[in-house]
Amino acid sequence: MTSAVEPGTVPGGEPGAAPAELEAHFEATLAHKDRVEPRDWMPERYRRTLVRQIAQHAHSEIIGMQPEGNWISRAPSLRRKAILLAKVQDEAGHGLYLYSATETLGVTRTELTERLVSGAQKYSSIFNYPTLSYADVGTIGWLVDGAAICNQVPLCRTSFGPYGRAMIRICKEESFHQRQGYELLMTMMRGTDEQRAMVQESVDRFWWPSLMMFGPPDDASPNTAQSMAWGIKTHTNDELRQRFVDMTVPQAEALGVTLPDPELAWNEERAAHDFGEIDWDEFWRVVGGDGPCNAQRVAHRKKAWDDGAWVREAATAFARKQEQQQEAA
Ligand code: BYC
Repeated sequence: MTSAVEPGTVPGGEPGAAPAELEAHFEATLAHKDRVEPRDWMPERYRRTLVRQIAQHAHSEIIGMQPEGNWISRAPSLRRKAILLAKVQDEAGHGLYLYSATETLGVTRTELTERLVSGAQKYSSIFNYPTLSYADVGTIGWLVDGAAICNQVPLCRTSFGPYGRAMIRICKEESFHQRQGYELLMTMMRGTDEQRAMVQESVDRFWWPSLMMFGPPDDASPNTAQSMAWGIKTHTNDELRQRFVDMTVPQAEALGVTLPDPELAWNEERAAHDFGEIDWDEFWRVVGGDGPCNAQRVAHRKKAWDDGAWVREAATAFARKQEQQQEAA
């Protein structure tokens, strides 16, 4: 990467700046680990990669409200209901910060939602699994939010400014979510044999799909190399998956649950845990739309989007009317 031009010396959008100069400025920004901002010139492929990743991330937050939302009306106490409501509401907020970040790249939330409901854009594979018991609320907090934190903390230093800044707030809230999940499971583990069995059964179902959240193995990941060169990703999928396994094993021991992998063992030489082979056929099937809940998740989102059309129309008409009134005054 060239660093011939100091960051800031060629303002990105400066009219008349030569393409080579703009590109050099972009490369220098990355080399100095400075942020690329929406006003800056950026290669079209960089912009498109960001739109793809941030939109998928936003969709995951919004679709991710469904599996947990399923338990709001059946939470076992008022306290648990209030916690779950607040958590699901946080996910909506995360989706909105992320859609706002993509808007700075010239794509509207409407366009992105239409791409989601038409199946043209993805969301995280994890949300295509059902939540069959109340223990799943705890397991999602512990494992799914735990995996999300491993993946997202490095994204706070991603090269695109609005994405990195959104991630800082999201990560703070995700750590809180992870703790509430762990606390819920800890409470159940201190309960009856039936409750302990419920937690174990839930962990058995969510362990492998949680490992899949980090994406395909590095040698089958078409985007990692370029995204790392651009500073969008700062770690590979396998590095982050390993970090998650190493972080989670002692937590499982403290909780008193078994992780469903007979090959899971500490490797002294690598100073890391070895673990069994992930079922990549299942991963690609789920990513390709054929998971247990894909059709249900997208249909539900589409219905909410269609049902909300009148609200969007009313809000737009109201904003237009206010503008006209201001102009007239
Ligand atoms: N699920 O080249 P790769 C949350 C796709 S929300 C589905 O490695 P990349 C939470 C990938 O998109 C969690 N698809 O891709 C919310 C690509 O397909 P396209 C969401 C996946 O982008 C509510 C293809 O496979 N977090 O935490 O370099 C409640 C090849 O992959 C998945 C984020 O989105 C998957 N698991 O790396 C609780 C984090 N994995 O687009 C919790 C931000 C891969 O070429 N995203 N694919 O057609 C990232 O960090 C990266 O996009 C990924 C994938 C690591 C996920």
